[in-house]
Amino acid sequence: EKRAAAPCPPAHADHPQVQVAAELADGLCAHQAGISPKFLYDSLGSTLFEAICALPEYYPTRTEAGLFERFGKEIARACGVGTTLIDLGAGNCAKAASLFPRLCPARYVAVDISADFVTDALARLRARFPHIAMEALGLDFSNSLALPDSIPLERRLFFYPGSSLGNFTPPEARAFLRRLRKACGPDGALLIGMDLVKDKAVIDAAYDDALGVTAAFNLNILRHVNRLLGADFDVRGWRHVAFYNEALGRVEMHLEARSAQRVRWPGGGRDFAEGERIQTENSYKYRQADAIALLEQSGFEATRVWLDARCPFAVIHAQA
Ligand code: AVI
Repeated sequence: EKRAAAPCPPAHADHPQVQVAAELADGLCAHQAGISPKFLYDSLGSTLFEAICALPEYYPTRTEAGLFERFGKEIARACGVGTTLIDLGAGNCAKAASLFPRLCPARYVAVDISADFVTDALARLRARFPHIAMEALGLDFSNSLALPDSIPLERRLFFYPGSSLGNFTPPEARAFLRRLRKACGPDGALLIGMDLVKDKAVIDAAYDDALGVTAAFNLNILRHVNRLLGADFDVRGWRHVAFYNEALGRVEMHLEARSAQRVRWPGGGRDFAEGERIQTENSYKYRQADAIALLEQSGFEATRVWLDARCPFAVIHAQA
């Protein structure tokens, strides 16, 4: 059942902006309305995510950083020095930069959908590590991993920290990992951070923090959609809802209409009833064995696992 007030525009043109608009309109018109989490990351969204990572409730960044710190030497031994480090969803590049002193990559490629944000971050990083060749790449890597020919195929180390894989459903994650394995080339590898199942109260607080930073991050997607689609979402008409769905093993993030909302965009629109939700993100939490199985079903061989047992989180090195 669709609830669009007018028909959705057909995806007729292959221009990227038209494709983005069609993808957004399709999601908004679906029976269970949704917006892909990749649209959380305009420049302001990336800044808000940076703030989330500094929150006391948001344990993944802190826990993963602790593992990098504690096991940095072993991680560097497993990965080898002098690699081409390709950072997927690099954001402010802080996670990769924390590994530079031990990992000593020959080259660093920072990939992010938010091109301006990552370009600025890289400019600051160049000054700190002038001996590492660096480039920023504005790319929606969830769609395509086609990297420019200038990036050598040999000794690629893909870096996918922060449990970002959890923002894909398991079938999407497998498909993405398979593409990633192909992009690894003949001797490539993956260094990945994956969040593990833990107490529901801890997870709930991480995605609904006391300061409301995650709420702002979630609501900001509507401003981004207004710009991309020419829509007229009233941000004040929506509230942030996030909870750990234990049965499905994932955090769900939604925006819930505070009252009836009418939303219009060129060629379409939809009326939302009070309490109706738009899903904006899933964040899967894995059992350790399932995390490894996901990698192996996608053709990777998990060679090392570093674990935080107190706040369960895994950093895994996997050979392509
Ligand atoms: C980027 N990603 C791994 C974050 C997560 O935890 O799923 C995004 C996020 N959403 C809400 N808070 C943080």
